[in-house]
Amino acid sequence: MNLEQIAAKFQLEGTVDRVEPMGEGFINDTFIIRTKERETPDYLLQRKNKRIFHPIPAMMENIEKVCAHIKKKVSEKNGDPMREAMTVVRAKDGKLYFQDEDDEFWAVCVFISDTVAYQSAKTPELAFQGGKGIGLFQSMVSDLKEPLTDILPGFHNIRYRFNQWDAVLAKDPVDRKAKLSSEIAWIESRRDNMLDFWKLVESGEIPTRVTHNDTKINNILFDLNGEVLCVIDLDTVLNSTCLNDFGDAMRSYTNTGAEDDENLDAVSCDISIFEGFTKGYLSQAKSFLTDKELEYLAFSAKYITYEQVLRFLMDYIDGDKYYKIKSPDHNYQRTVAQYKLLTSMEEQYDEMCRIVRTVAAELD
Ligand code: GN1
Ligand code: MG
Repeated sequence: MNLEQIAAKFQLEGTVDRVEPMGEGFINDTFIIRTKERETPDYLLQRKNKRIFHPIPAMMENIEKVCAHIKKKVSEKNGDPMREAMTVVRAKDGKLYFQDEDDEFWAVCVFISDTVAYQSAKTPELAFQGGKGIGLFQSMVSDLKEPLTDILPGFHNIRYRFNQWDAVLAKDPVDRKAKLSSEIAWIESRRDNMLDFWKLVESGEIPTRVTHNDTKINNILFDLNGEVLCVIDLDTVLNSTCLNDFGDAMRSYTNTGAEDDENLDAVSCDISIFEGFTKGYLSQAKSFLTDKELEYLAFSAKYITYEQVLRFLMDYIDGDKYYKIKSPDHNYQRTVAQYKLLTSMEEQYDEMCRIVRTVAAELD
């Protein structure tokens, strides 16, 4: 079945002109469906990665619940629910996905035009907007009553990641472990510190809420005036600590280099971006965060960056099974670049904590 035939399985308005590859996701394959008529929208078509998300039908139910809930909130505030929320387009049989003859799962949503997605935050103002967007997203879904299915058990749970890590290291399937003793020590030397944080989540001292869990800057659409419009890529919505959203955003926003930068001198944590994002985020989230969550906000940046170092290195040792790679050592390159970012965060950690305290106090 070709892409045009797959697109034709969905309830699209207008006539399909062409279907083209789009985006840089590491997990799903994404295409844009261009329609011929000016008045009909274009659409995003995705082949969802069933190795990672399962079951996909439950994931699509999660996404639909969150989208419907956000649309309601946007409408109540007289916003535009077609632009400020994602719209899932059903297949012609009414399902939220189409399953092809190879058992691949496809899903479609409306493409929101006249928007910008950034790969990095160059200014504190843009970071402020991003922070506001994530804070607003969390506050809008905070009263979602319908349960979400956990289609990614243990996603940002470091105890679960250590179990995977220990198993992969024990197996060492492509004999890479021997050459990686210093990199493995990066992980091991911080294991207890990270587990101590996670214990607070396990005990409920840090609560879990509906969260996004993949808050990279390119998962937010900005309008042409630089204001946040819509949070996208909802595959990972689940119940987790909202610190994970803050931390994952900081991992991408503050990085002065690329996630996989070959030039390590280019990689560092820009504290002014951290401050901008924190101000935007707390302008929305301060009212619902507990003192414990505030206390660990800065730590979450280190936590998620550490987790990402672990996940990239683990995938490298495992023979590159999870992330799409562009070169044989791509996961290694990602590991080293993210580790550089982690150490930069560690050097500036006291300042990060001070910023959180100051910004929170100003909002009291
Ligand atoms: C993946 O799908 P994408 O590229 O937005 C990954 C994130 C990682 C990220 C690394 C489901 O996100 O957790 O942080 O790559 N998503 C999943 O850039 O594993
Ligand atoms: Mg994405």
